Amino acid sequence: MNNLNAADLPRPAPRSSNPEIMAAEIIERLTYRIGKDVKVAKPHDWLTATILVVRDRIIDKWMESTRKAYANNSKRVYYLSLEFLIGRLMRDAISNIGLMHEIRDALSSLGVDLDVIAGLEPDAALGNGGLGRLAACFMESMATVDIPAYGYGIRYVHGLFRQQMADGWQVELPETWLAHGNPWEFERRESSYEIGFGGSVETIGGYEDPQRFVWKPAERVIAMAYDTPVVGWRGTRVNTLRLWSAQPIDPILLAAFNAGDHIGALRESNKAESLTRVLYPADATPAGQELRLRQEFFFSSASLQDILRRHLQQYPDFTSLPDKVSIQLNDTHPAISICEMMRLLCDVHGLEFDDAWKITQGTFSYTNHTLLPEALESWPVPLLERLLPRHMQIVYAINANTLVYARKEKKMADQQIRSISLIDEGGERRVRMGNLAFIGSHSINGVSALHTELMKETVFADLHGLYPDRINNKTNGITPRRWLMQCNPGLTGLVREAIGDDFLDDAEKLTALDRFADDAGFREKFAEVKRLNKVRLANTVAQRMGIRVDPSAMFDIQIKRIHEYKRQLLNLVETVALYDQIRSHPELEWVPRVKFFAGKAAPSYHNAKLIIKLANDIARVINNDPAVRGLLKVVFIPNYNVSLAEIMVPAADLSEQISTAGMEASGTGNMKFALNGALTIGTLDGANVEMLEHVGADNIVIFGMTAEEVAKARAEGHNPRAIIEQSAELSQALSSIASGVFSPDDRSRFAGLIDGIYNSDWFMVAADFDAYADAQRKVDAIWSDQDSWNTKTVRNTARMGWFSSDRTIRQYATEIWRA
Ligand code: OAK
Repeated sequence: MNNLNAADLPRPAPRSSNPEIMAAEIIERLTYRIGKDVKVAKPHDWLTATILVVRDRIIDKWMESTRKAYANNSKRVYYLSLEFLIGRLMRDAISNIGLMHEIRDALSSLGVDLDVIAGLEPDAALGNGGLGRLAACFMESMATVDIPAYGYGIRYVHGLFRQQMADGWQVELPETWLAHGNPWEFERRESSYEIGFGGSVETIGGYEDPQRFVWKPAERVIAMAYDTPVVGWRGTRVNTLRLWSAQPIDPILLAAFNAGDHIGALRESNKAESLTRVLYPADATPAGQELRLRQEFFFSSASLQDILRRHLQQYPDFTSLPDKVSIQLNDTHPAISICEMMRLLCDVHGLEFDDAWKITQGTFSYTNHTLLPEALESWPVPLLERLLPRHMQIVYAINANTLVYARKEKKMADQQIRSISLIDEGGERRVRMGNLAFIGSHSINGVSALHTELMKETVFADLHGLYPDRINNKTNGITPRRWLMQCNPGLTGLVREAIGDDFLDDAEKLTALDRFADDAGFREKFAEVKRLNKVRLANTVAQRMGIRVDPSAMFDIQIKRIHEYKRQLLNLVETVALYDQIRSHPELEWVPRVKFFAGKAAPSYHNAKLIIKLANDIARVINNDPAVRGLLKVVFIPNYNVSLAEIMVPAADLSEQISTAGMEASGTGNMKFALNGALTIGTLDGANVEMLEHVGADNIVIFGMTAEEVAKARAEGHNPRAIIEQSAELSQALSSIASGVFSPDDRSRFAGLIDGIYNSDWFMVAADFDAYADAQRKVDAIWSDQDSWNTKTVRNTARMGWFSSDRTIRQYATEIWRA
């Protein structure tokens, strides 16, 4: 087969973009691929047939992209991530290859509505939140800016759980995105690798021969690849998202089966497959389970074997690896890759330790996504020793070299040595994956300017002292294709009318819109687009929840994972205070508001689940109180996911970005809202700080303590009780929640939550309350002058182009990957 000359072979006809021809192809797929007659085809069959036709239009470009990278000896970038929160793909793909109208016409000639079948596509939630969604935006941007890149991750059979509400409590149900098959993916049986666990390490040689180590794993599973094409804007480049699935080496133990042990015969097979069955539902919360470590090693090892194999196909050895390969670690979840690379280079390919180390460090770079101590991964030494004995030896070897260097060359003292060590010796001995990722990489980046500075001052202070050139910043971004063009066609159309199409290829060209902020006619059209998006959200809420909301009210939205540091609780306490004010002062002119919340809580995170219940309890009371006269409504929309965000983001008037300063590494929802013309109320945290710089102080409402003030208050101890006593509004709101006004069926339900504010107030809810409430009244005042409001929101859209993930990726490419 391989000696065939491609030029001599018959070539398939180029795929047409003519709607009539595409309609015929859709019928063809329906008939011959799905085996359904048009008359009996279900909406899902139409969806699959359409995706197959779209997919064909991507494949030529896909192969061309792969060939080009090979022919040009281009550097390849590998993005290793335990999470890819991709959402639906069809609309993204159709829009990026520029066939939206044509496919719509093709389908409508068959009596099928594109929007209806697009709504049936499962929302691929192979991630929890920010880190996973960032990986998805990056994949699209890497294709867009023409970087040969592969995403590597896990093909979870069940993605993030479905969230249902039972009497206001979160209930988790399994998610089944693969139930109807997945027409986007290609199974690659030939790309399979063996992954080992456990066992022992044999030492060979020693005395005179150089010492070699051979790991003899006790267990083995197969990692099999599934590839999904990722198409960039205008279809110029198509990259690959390669997800690994675990398979047993022997699908069934026939001897056991024949002996009558039918369950035992499948035990191994079940065990292997369970490795990639479910996504860990933890987001910046601890998830330290053996299965998690197995997942991390499984996908790291498969990815590295694949990367090294591809390199050797093209180059004679590994000396060129750092020039030809960049591996970006998305947080520490794939950090064990560093040891696996060392093992493969030394034990399998025979390199010397020091040479392998230079190659490894030159190849890896690491992105940190959180400073929360409870989210910094570490593994008990005995667990690592048992599961990955050879990797544990490598950890010790790396550690010895590093500590000798720190002590001898850098004269570091005991305290610093303890903090840079790969082994945490305080209590149960644990391997610190953050330190491993840092020491094994040539670049360590934070995800916003503030976060990067805090990394240098806190978690990595001593490692930064040891290697002062490594830490750098790459402020996050979002893809404007999904988060403007697709989710907000109304606004995209309006902007095109005003400033032309340049911004479609370069989001920073949106600045041309700035002068339209002063144009009353344009502002009116801008507001009308927003109104229509609000009507769409109102309809969604009516349909899903049977709740009616008025689109002329201010839509105030907080959507993200539920976490104490993100302070949904601050928003809820202020909501209760506002409710009290509206009832006490019916004579005042209150701005009508709908407060929307959505988000999932980690199933084991007690307080986060209580906060969801509180939101629902408050909603029930306020929405049914006639004294409120509809001026305030509270809506918690269940099952937040990428698709719901695509409806909510364009419909927001006010975006809540109110985390305790110093705790949100960046945030990316903040960027999505502002780009779509919402005003932000936010703290000086994460990327909010840079958003303030870009949109200008007149166009964002900033309040509350700075990160420095928070650190000081924590170090010196602040007195929340005194703060609460001084604020009548706050103490009333807190005592009504604590005493059971919103939970008459269980009056002490929220007592513990509120006690936390009185006794410690770690997240500065009390400390920031007055500033937040004042900021909200300032928001009301701006809203009351709609001209002023609309001027600000237009300026937000005009000035947010810099937050495109294309910009972020270009910075990674020039400053870290040199690709
Ligand atoms: C999840 C698990 C472990 C560590 C971090 C995360 C995570 O999702 N972090 C989030 O990453 C986003 C992308 O960089 C940031 O925008 C969020 O602020 C951060 O919380």
